Amino acid sequence: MAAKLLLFSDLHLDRPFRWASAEGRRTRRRNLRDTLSRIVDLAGELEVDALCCGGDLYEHEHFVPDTGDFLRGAFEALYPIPVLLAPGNHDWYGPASLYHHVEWSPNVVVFSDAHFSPVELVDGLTVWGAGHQAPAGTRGPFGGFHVDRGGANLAMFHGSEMSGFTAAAEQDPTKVAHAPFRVEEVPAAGFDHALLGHYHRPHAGEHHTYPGNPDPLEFGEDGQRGAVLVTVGDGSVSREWFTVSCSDVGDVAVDLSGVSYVDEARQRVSAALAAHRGFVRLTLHGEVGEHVDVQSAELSLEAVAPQLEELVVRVGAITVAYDLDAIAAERSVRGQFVRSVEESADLDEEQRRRVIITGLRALAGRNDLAVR
Ligand SMILES: [Mn+2]
Repeated sequence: MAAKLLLFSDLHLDRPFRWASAEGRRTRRRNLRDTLSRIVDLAGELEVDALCCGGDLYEHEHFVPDTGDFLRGAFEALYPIPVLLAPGNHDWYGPASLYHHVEWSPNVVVFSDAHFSPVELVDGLTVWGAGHQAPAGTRGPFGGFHVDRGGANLAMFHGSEMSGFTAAAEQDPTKVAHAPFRVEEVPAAGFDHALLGHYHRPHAGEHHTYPGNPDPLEFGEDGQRGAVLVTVGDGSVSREWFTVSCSDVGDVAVDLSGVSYVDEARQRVSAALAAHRGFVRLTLHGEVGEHVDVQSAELSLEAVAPQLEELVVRVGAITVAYDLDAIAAERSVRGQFVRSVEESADLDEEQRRRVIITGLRALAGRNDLAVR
């Protein structure tokens, strides 16, 4: 027996992308739909035995009815290839859910029950799926369960593998444990493997697979993620990741050290962004000249990268190259300020430096610089 499944999860159709402009939001949501179309096309090209979604296919709080029609059409196009859907915490199953209302084509199976339900895909391969029925508080699906048949048995659900939870929680502290379980529970219940969703970072464990979100949802995502071709043989499971992303999302850091006026900063940023398209988060750091304003309109999208769709500027560890000896010699308010702080016996050297820089910024009416 050899069977092929294409697994994806955490597409998050209809995510609001509130940080973006109205046009940017539309683009990003369209990209998510285009990514699903790529996944469906890939399933057809690979001639898989089933397309599987491990949850968070869409966001219950934000979906529009058109998304239901889109999904119905996309999955119907795969007929007769089965499409197995396990609702997660964002697309939990309930009377108001899109899963409940759409008139799916007969190849679509929604695992609406909280307990494992079997679907025999091919002779000797059963996929057992379970779904979330609420946005929070879902328990792990194992609870003493054991498969009741031979052949290969796969679990499929949206859940938090707890030995990996610490690392994932550091990555995103809002990821509280939905449907928590331990990886040992997978073989203990008689499963060969678990096909999962929830953690957005891809992971290939011995007994479980997280495919990772297939199209970017946040800036700074790394690692190869996408749709996973899971090949199940006699006693073996192998995986191959396919990139299906449609979005250009970049994360760029620019060191502005040595820049003494804003045009220099603009040119440095513009060069760093020249090869980028789509959506970019720009993080600025380094020691800049006293008058360089890193929140200047000279560093806006129009000025530095008009080819981009969206530029999010983040002020990182920016410091200012003050000539403190020269300022202390000034017959001015700030000269007196620097002299007073330097003479203060109550502060150590590092505290004096921070007080001086903070004070000079305030005296200059600046609020754009982090004092490190
Ligand atoms: Mn998710």
